[in-house]
Amino acid sequence: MDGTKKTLFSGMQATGKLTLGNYLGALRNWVTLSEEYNCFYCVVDEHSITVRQDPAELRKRARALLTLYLAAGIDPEKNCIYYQSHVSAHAELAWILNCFTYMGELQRMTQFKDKAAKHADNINAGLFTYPVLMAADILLFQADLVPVGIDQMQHLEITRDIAQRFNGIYGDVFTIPEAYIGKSGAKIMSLQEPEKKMSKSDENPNASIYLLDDPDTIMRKFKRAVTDSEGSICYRDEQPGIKNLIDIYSACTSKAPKDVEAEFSGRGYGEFKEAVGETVVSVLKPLQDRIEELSKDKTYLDTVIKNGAQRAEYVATKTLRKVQKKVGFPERIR
Ligand code: ATP
Ligand code: LTN
Repeated sequence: MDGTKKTLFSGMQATGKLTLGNYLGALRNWVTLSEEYNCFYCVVDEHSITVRQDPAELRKRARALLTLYLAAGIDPEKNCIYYQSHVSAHAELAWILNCFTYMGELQRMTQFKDKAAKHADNINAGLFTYPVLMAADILLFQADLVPVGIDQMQHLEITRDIAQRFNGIYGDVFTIPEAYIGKSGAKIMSLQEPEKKMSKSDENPNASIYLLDDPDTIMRKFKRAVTDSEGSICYRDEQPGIKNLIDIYSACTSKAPKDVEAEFSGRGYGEFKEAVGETVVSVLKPLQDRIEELSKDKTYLDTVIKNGAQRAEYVATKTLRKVQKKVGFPERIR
């Protein structure tokens, strides 16, 4: 890795099928940023088990997610791609940071409140301390920048608070990270209820475009996308369905929403939906081809997994040892 570059950390959970929202709102930015920063892109499988998972399914999804990072264009030679569970320092630092985090702070987290309401039969302690593990992820790598969606801002703020609290007691141990929120594609909405964000945990499959959807499915979902009875292609809040389609088209073509309005002015919704569908197909096709190609190359994937774990472990352990010393754990005898 290049020593002159700043450090970036981010992660995604291996739960559910990834959507166009995850790609346009997160993964695509990761690829761009990977040219500029030393990046650690983690598959956060430890976070995934805060909600009950089928073991075989989780393993499969974790590998598919790691493959997707590569297929999207992140170079594993210049950056580090790995599984959280392969680096034990995550859980070890999380334990220590648990002792520097207040119950009251965690009780305020909206993601905890939402997930607790959704999984009322399994409100486990891991779900409650989820943000502390996330803080450990970021602080272990002394990350300067953390690209996340707006929904994760609260977790980033608690990470900064924990880091500042720790530094206040023990000196400058942790770098205080900044959030990075991408501009285009920041919030892709549901195709069926355009007031809600497109989400991989949505029960209606027509609401989301999945990254592995075939062209016919994509075209069909866009044809069925909920719009309005205005009949004009205008970028405004009063027409959330059309606004979302313009956002998607704009994120896929890098054209400004105003130019998209002009391009389709006077044309019908049917024609516009078809154009959006075709653009999305053309963006996803190369990604899908690359996923298929990579999935066949077990040896290559295994090498990336092994090297990624080693590299991440080296950097993470350095921070962990420093923290252990600061809090007063006895020195190791060699
Ligand atoms: P879930 O629906 O299960 O909560 P999710 O689809 O929101 O999951 P996450 O794993 O929480 O996905 O998020 C992965 C990344 O993708 C995050 O950085 C998040 O902000 C981003 N992201 C998720 N959904 C969208 C969306 N609809 N538009 C833009 N970015 C999104
Ligand atoms: N909570 C995040 C996933 C996540 C993460 C991280 C993101 C876990 N650890 C560290 C950035 C940095 C989510 O649900 N999107």
